[in-house]
Amino acid sequence: MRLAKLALLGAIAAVVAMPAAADYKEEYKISTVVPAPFPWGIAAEEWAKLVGERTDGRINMKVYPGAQLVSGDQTKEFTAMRRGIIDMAVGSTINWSPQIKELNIFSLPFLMPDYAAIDALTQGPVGEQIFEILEENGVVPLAWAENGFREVSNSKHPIRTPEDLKGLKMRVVGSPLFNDTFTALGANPTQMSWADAKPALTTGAVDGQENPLSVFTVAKVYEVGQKNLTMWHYVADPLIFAVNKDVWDSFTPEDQEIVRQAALDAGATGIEIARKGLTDGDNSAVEEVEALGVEVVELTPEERQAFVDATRGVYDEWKEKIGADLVDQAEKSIADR
Ligand code: X2X
Repeated sequence: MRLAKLALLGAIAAVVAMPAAADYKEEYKISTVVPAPFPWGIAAEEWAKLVGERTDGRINMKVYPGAQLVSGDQTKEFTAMRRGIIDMAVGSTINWSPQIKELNIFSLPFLMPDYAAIDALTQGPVGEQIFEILEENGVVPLAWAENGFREVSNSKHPIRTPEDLKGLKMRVVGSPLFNDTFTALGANPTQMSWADAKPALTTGAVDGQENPLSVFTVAKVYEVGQKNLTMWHYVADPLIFAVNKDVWDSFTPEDQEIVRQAALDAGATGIEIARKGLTDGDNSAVEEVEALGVEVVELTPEERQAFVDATRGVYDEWKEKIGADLVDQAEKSIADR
């Protein structure tokens, strides 16, 4: 009796000693657009796994892909996370750019010529400022990962010049910047979520799309008539790991550190996977696509320049909208990379 009472008191003391952990939710929902085995989905799964291991299961995170927590409407993900409808996200800068105009910087046509340029932004002063802006908007950003350089595909013919895009119906997503870019190139852009993209390509409601090679391959976009792919690297979308502010504040400082470090580690893994077969002289991701019967066009510097020239007006206009100072900083970071 006495012993049982002592044991009970001991148990109560143990619970009282970790009040914050006792407040934790049974599950924290992470939103993504695509699941594993896309690099994006793998990065989110890795984050959840590392946090589970490093907190001995105190923090249980689960990935909800397909933007299902916002009924597939990926451009509402940021708002839902800010409001606490979703706890966390690994989200594309494109999908959050309708709410956070500065995120359009990564969608400025032909700003970033290579991977070192992406890193110069995310790992430099531009990335820091963007994280501050996100924080002011009610979410806590923790780390970067990568969807990738977005290459353009279509079902009609190879694209080598801006003229080749004339009249093509193109699926795009994000802010109106994408409409402006494709309109400047003479194409016919239509905003559509990822959930609707493949059906639209299948029926021919649209002729083409733009996405990183990993998305093109894993989603088997080549199976729905997309036999022409141009490696123009016109924009790239990094991914951001972020947590709703109230959820973040509910974690103990120790657990916050674990969640942050796990995001950094998962982000590094995600970037490595996203760049596989596309960097360091390894062209295997492109060869893989060619082996699937896709005609891949690599642009010469002169051919690329024609696209740069055709979209320069859009760049200048959006530079002002995004904030000329931030874009100046981005241009400087890239020049110094
Ligand atoms: O919808 C897309 O194109 C995708 C999957 O790349 C994004 O979520 C930005």
